[in-house]
Amino acid sequence: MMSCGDNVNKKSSAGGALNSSAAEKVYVAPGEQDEYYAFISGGYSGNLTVYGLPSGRLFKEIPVFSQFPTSGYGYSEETKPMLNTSHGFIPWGDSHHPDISQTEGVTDGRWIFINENNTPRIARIDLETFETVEIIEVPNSAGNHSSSFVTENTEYVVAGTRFSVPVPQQDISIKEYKGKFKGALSFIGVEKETGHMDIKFQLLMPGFNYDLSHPGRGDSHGWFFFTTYNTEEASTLLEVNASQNDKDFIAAVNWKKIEEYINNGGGKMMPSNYAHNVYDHNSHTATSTMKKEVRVIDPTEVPGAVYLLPTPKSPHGCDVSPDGKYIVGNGKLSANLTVHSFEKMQEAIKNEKFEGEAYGIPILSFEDVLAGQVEQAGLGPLHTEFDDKGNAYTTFFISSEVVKWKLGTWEVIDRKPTYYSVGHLTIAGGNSREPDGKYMFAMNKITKDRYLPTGPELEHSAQLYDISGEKMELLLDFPTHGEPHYAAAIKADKVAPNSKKFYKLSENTHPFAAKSEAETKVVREGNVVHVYMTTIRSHFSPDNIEGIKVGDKVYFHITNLEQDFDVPHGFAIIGQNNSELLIMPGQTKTSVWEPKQVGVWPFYCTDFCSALHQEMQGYIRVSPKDSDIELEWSLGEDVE
Ligand code: RUQ
Ligand code: CUA
Repeated sequence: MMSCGDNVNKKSSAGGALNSSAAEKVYVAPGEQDEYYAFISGGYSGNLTVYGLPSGRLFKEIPVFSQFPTSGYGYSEETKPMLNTSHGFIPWGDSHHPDISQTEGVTDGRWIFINENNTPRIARIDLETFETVEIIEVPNSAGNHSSSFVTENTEYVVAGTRFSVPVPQQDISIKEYKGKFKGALSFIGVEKETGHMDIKFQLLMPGFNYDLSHPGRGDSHGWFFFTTYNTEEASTLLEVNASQNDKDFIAAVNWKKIEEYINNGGGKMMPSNYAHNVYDHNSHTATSTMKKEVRVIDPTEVPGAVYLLPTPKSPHGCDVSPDGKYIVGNGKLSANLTVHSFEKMQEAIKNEKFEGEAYGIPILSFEDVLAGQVEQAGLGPLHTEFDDKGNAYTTFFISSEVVKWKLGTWEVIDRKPTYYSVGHLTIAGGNSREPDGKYMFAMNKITKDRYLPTGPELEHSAQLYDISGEKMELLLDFPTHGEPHYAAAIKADKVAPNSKKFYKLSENTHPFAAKSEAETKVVREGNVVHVYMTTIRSHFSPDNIEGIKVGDKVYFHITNLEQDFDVPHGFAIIGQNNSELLIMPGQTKTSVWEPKQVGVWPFYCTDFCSALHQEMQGYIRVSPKDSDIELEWSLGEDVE
């Protein structure tokens, strides 16, 4: 077993694993492309990073829940609404578990969803543009952690609360936790064609902590499974008080039953307040709408909708096998891994064999639903993924290893150390009927001596293993940004052919777009000035502006007239107290500038776009507040 900083073991094992064939397996020659995309969550960066596998090369950071000065996301006028919530503008998020949309149980490469843990939200990223196009806030939720996993046909993206809270929020004593606090499990409908999200219902569960979840598939399609801990319902010193019960639960939710109930008029609308933010690719602009109610369901009013499966002990990961037959609960404090059987669960439900109930929800008996246990597999299990050959792979945080075991026989086949303290792991198509058993990568919490030191702060480290054979083979270390929790991976050929190259100018409906240099202008409305500006290699139009005054609020609406792949232009002006803009071909973006000092101030393009990029600049004259200098603008002539 490995522990952090166990150098002796590390050297020998790395030496043994990394023979020359390992290097060949991850080598993607210059100019060649990777076989897989990996979308790795950024954790406290709030974003999502895109890597290639097997090379481990970083392609892009997609801003999702955090402002991103590299592109102006969350700074530009068009994208600020994306970060609007019921708590106001939130510039940061904690992103955890990306999951790719599916059709018939197989990843289809259309969208990727990711949850924000802190101020509960779910985002949808369009995989044609690799841009965040929608964010919905999740009300009645706190620590949105058992999220964001999709059902077989992306009927729903599901979000479960980690912390239970008073529902609706109210001013009561924390001591009233037991009974008064609720755990909301939210089923967010996804519109088939557009992907638009809308909360269909929230199931108001007992005040446990809901840690992770996964959908049923195949026979168990129509069900969703959530691990719980703190079934003790403690509100203080959880490290002790939430570790009392020998078993917590996996909650099994029959969402099809709940759909029927709703279709017959069930559930009630609860007043609520949550943001729904949508980005439009033609206007290149996001709008934020506040929603005022949400449908809530009391689980005790829908017979047959929810059952509790006893699961040792403070389980974290909740993973469903590709055939949908097994539900794996990774009990963090348990010696064994617990695997429940969907079939046995159905049988026990049919026979109405219950061991008791919690707040009116029937509890099945552990023995009745148990499929098997992987005994003494390791210490501190967190997450499990599956390959295409009937094997499962579980990460163990404390013993710092990945353990491969067989579904059905529950025997351990192989174990490999991770460097160090692994959290999640990913196999392409992990949450689907058809995982791809070529590579697995582990996302480690502690990096220590794996890379050159960079001061006290180190990037986390991912490790790529070849899992095509009986034994796992370590191939590669690569650094990851932020703190990756889950990652989703997909064959590149499901995504790359659809990737957009540029936005068509003819489809640009931005109200302040200038679609040619002839349309550029500067318009004053009181102390607000709108600059309709364009960029093309290698100038701005206009590039000389006079008649701006101290105290003005100047909106630079910049349209990039280029119609070719990979020719962005940037825009920055001295004293711009937000960020630059990076504008893609055919796109319009807006930055606000409020000049505070009289003078002649330059602006320039921030992206090295052509041989004459350094010539891509302009000047703005700012006069005193009471000046009567007239507004003038020009390109290629001297302002009179
Ligand atoms: S959780 S390991 Cu969101 Cu396991 Cu991170
Ligand atoms: Cu445009 Cu540099």
